[in-house]
Amino acid sequence: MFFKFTTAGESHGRALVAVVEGLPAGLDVDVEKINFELFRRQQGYGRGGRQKIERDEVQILSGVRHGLTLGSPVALTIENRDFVHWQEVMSAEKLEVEPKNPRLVKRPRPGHADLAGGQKFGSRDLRDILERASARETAARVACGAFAKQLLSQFGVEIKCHVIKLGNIPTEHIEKTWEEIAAIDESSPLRCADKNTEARMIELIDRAKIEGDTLGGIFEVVAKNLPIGLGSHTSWNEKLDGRIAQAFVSIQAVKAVEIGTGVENAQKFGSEVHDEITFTENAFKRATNRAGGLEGGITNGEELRVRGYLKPISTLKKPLRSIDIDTKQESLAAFERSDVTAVPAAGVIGEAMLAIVLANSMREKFGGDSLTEMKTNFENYQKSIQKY
Ligand code: EPS
Repeated sequence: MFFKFTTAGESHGRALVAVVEGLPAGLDVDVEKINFELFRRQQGYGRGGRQKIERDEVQILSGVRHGLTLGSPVALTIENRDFVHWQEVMSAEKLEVEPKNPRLVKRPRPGHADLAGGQKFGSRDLRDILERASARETAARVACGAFAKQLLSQFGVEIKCHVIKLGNIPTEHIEKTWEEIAAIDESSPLRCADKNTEARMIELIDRAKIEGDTLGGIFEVVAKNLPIGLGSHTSWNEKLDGRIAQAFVSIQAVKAVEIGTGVENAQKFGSEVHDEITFTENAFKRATNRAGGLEGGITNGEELRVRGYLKPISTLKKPLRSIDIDTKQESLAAFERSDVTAVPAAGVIGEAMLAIVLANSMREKFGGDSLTEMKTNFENYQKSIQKY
């Protein structure tokens, strides 16, 4: 890996922590932009009470000096404000006395990591599993992704997302151009480019909330101005689509990934699917972009389009049947507090994960210890592409 990150931290623990490796020296770091990404991830109609407690802000502990990266690992932390309510339950130190309310979790939620994780790790309190399985961890990913985005922006690469489906609304996927996606207001409740559809999605969320239910959906992430030639057809693990798929499906609740209009394409004739090649303005282009900017696992210069499909959140206010892990008696699954849906937030996380995968490919291809060296390599390569 040429750009990598590791996160640590439990949902109600003291803080989230991350280490980012692979940034070149001399990159301007804008902390406000990182915090803005964290803010974006916290938005979205259908979020629960927790987001009223948290106000995510990054603290950079190492790897940056006077606003510039040093080329060394960047360590960062994001405080969990909710920790004040969980100090005993989540204490790292041994407790002298059992807390009055130990908040043990014994009734695993169907669809959650609770039971499989509990069995695997031998935990008798499923909180040991759920605290780390929680999507709270994605705040740290978004902070790491914000570094990746700042690196990519030095090469003109931009990334945006939008929600194309919430539950079963609308029946057809929403297809929007880069400009339409870029025009979505940051204060938009669901980051949906179609306002009428968004209003129907909101009604559906309200209905799910009343019924104690949850919803999934689909988001799309688009990256623009990518150089041709990231990723490679030569080996399975170098194919960029494969790397993107892994990164996307690793996002909590994402169960499927689609590149371009891949799912629809599978049901059509080849003649209806493949993007014809043109040569205009002295460059090879594609007449359409159903492939989503990737052919043979290599970027082809068109917009990179990736969709993430989320299952409905598995913490239901009106819980499903489960079994108590101690008594083995049937009981309803545990519920404390949850979101009804988090599809808009998942889009922001998708942007971060795509930025990380792309930053890795850029570092792999253009190398360099400093940003200046990386840019020189990039410019030379771009010249060779122009001559092709
Ligand atoms: C989550 C459950 C909820 C979400 C949480 C993810 O937290 P809590 O149990 O504290 O109400 O709000 O997401 C976040 C905290 C976040 O910042 O995204 C879960 O179980 O995955």
